Amino acid sequence: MPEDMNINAVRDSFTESLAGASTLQELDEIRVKFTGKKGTLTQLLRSLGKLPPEKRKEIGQSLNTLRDEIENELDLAGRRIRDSENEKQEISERIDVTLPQKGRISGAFHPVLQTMHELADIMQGLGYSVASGPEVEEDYYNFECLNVPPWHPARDMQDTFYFPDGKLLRTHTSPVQIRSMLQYGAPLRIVCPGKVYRRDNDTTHSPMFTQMEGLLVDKNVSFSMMKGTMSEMLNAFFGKSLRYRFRASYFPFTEPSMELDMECVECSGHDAHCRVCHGTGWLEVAGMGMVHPNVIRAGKIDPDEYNGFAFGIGLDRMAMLKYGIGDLRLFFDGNISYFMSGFGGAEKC
Ligand code: 2U9
Repeated sequence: MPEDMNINAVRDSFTESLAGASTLQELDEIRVKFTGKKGTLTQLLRSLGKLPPEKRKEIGQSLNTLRDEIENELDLAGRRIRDSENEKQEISERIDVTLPQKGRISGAFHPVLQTMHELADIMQGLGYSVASGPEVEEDYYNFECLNVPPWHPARDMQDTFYFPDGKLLRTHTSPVQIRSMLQYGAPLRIVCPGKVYRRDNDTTHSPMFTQMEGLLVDKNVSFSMMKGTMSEMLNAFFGKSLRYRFRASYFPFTEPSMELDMECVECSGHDAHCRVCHGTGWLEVAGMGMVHPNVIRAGKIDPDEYNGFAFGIGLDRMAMLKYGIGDLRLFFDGNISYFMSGFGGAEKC
């Protein structure tokens, strides 16, 4: 039957065209060619009227079936092409969020914070943990537990910032050590870096400054352990072996107490006009001592069984010495150009 042959030829031609199509535009062209107004299939449907009535129904049904098939196949092929195009686009636009950023990295740690991290890292290497606590403290933890007598000038309104409710801004990080003794007991090895506040404001003092205190409590702790720990910490921080001297001093919370002088990192004592040590060859860097039994007791640890040493070190001063910064005020004002151009000596300030 010629009509049947025609239908089969149209189907074969459609299948062949579809196999060669890879874009939505090509699919559209195929749609026009077969089912468009002047399409092959449309023409065949139009010519149905010329067929003898007994053939019209059968051929008509075959043509309709073929049209449904063609539309179906075109839809499926369209969906396949769209899916693969979407996938290609997705792959080409995919962002790898793990790639390092392009361009210049801006921002840096403040030199004092850098100093804090370095010293805390060194002490962690010696087995110490880092502890922190509130900056708004109670008189009890800031003074009373630390054996600071009621008449001590530090307790004066002239020296400490008090709140109307009797609380205060901590004047040292020592209350963190008291709280840690109460929380963890003995043995204990901690460093407590943080901001502290005193009523001081001149060229070499700021009302807010940063310090790191350390506390070791154990059995049979000796004075030489403390001296060794301090020199290890400072040698590691300055990256060289320095000379130290210990001078007798007084703090209410330690007995005996010492102050630590370190060989001048700028001139090693060889420059009579050194801008850092002023020709003395020595720099005062820390205070320390064996923890007073009253303070051990305030931490609910038995001073007959345990003893310990503690130290305090000013981090602003450490940062100035390590990075050659000559003016404390540069740490707090907004001029960052000095730091961005590389730290310099006092003459640059
Ligand atoms: C507890 C017991 C003892 C901490 C200590 C110092 C000596 C000291 C200053 C150094 C420079 C403060 O930042 S600075 O001005 N600190 O001289 N600090 S002993 O003694 C403690 C602390 C806590 C429970």
